[in-house]
Amino acid sequence: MDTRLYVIPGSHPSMAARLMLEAKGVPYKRTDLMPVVSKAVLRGLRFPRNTVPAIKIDGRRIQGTGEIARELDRLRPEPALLPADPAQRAAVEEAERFGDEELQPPIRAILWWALRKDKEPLRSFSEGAKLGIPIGLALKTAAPLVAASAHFNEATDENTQRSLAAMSAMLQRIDDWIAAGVLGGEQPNVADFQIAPSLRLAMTLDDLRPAIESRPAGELAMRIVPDYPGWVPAILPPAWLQPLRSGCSQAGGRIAGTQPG
Ligand SMILES: N[C@@H](CCC(=O)N[C@@H](CS)C(=O)NCC(=O)O)C(=O)O
Repeated sequence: MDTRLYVIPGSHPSMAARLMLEAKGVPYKRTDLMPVVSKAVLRGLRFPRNTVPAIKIDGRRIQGTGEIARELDRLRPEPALLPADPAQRAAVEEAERFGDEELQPPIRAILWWALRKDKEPLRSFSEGAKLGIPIGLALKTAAPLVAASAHFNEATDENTQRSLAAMSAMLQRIDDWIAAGVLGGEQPNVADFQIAPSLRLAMTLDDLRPAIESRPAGELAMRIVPDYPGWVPAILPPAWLQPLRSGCSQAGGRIAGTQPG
């Protein structure tokens, strides 16, 4: 299989695709792209959409973590990313959908809000990446890319605050799935690979890590993704972190032990 994976350094779904390829034992080459520039590159390569992860396998173009997972299961059935049992599969696919649609975006918003305030941590996310230009130069010219990424990812004050307020309920939902055996099995499934990189990306922020690392969700993230490049020193306004630290939901009520809708 001639396989090339296109990623953005630090991107959580890109990490999910890397982990799934590795779990399947599929050798691949990786191309690291700069955010925003990636959109034009992917279009130039005739991918149907403009986001990473994107993969070329034997000349075919597949994009998005969900499609990549299903293509890998088709090409190499073992170890299976999706359970064969219909009820188990439905539960895993619901957790996968949550990871893809509900968990990924707020973590992006929080990260880009922080990077817009201070671009220096970008250096740490590029560890091990080959961007085609020296990282020092990339950082010097990063301001427009960071501004555009903050814009695309709705990293406004309001949305970032809303994202932080939603985190506690999302972490509880993940803990509940672990307790129910949907996540965290001996052999990681597609939802483990979808959710753990988002948690690990969140844990690169000193502001968020303490609220995640000691709970089952944090332990799962560390097991599935022991190494994740990037480090963002504390930068978020403490008042915005209050709901996360006290375990309160968006509306401000206690959510511990409840299943959010
Ligand atoms: N939900 C999609 C997310 C794809 C996505 O939005 N990827 C981001 C990176 S995390 C991207 O390519 N953004 C374009 C950019 O940053 O310029 C998936 O899981 O594949």
